[in-house]
Amino acid sequence: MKKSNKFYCSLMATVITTVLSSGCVSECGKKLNNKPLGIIKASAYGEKKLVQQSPIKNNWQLIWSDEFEDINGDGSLDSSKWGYEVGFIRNKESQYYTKDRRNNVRVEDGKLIIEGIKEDFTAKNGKKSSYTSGSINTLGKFSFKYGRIDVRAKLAGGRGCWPAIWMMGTDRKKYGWPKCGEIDIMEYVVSGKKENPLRVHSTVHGPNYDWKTEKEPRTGYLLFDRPPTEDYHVYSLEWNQDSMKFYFDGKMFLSLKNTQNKEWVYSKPYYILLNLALGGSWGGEIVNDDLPAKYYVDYVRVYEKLAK
Ligand SMILES: [Ca+2]
Repeated sequence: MKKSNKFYCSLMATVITTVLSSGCVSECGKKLNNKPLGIIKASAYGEKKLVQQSPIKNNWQLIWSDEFEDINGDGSLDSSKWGYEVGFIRNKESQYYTKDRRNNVRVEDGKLIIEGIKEDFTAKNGKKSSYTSGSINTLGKFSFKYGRIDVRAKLAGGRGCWPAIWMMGTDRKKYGWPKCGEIDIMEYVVSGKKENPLRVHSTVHGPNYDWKTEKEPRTGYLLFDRPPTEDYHVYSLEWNQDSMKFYFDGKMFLSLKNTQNKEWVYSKPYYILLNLALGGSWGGEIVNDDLPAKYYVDYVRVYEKLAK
């Protein structure tokens, strides 16, 4: 969740371009003007792979999911699955993350909605903020090591918005960041420095792969022909002891191979986070006219691979 300009210069210097087909699996949802979102370019560090169809149909068993049905009848989250981050958390972001406040986090029409709002807010502890939003996670409720996670989401596209689907090692409190490890399945930044609203990113961070040392950056992005905010898309990670593979609508665009060294911190349980940040070190300048902004998630599904 942290980036630097140097990082992007380095990224662009080593860019590998792959032209992808613009086909769309059924999960894409409705197509605008009968034209699916087109992928102009896929760029990835690490091991380069051509896009291929997802093997989701075969040998995978669902072990955890939230379809965001309103099981409580009041728009609240399923508290057996999700908890909240509260307050100002990281990256000098502008939003105060509220807890169990429907304005910012609610379940509606089978979707999770995280809403970033410009407002004068005073928390119960007296802290004041000009912006509120939501960040939820499964820490202490669900984690997994290896498998596949699919998240179907429609991204918030306001300038300054920074929606994300990501995971951190459950030992974060013990070891801190980046030793705990971080897997960013999807990050989307509209107005950050050198950012492009036509890109989504996938990145891993760890002791050897963090944005500060950049010893071995591990990241990739997709460049689209229009912003990926108009419709739902499926962002996926397929993860085993050998590799992590990142997919967009069932098409792989980034594959990272286990380096087998002690800095590979992706062989332990991780928990899931969904949030909508506003501003901060990467989110960039917030344009108030673009708020409120809504980040929709249709489902989160986690699978484990069955033995053949
Ligand atoms: Ca749903």
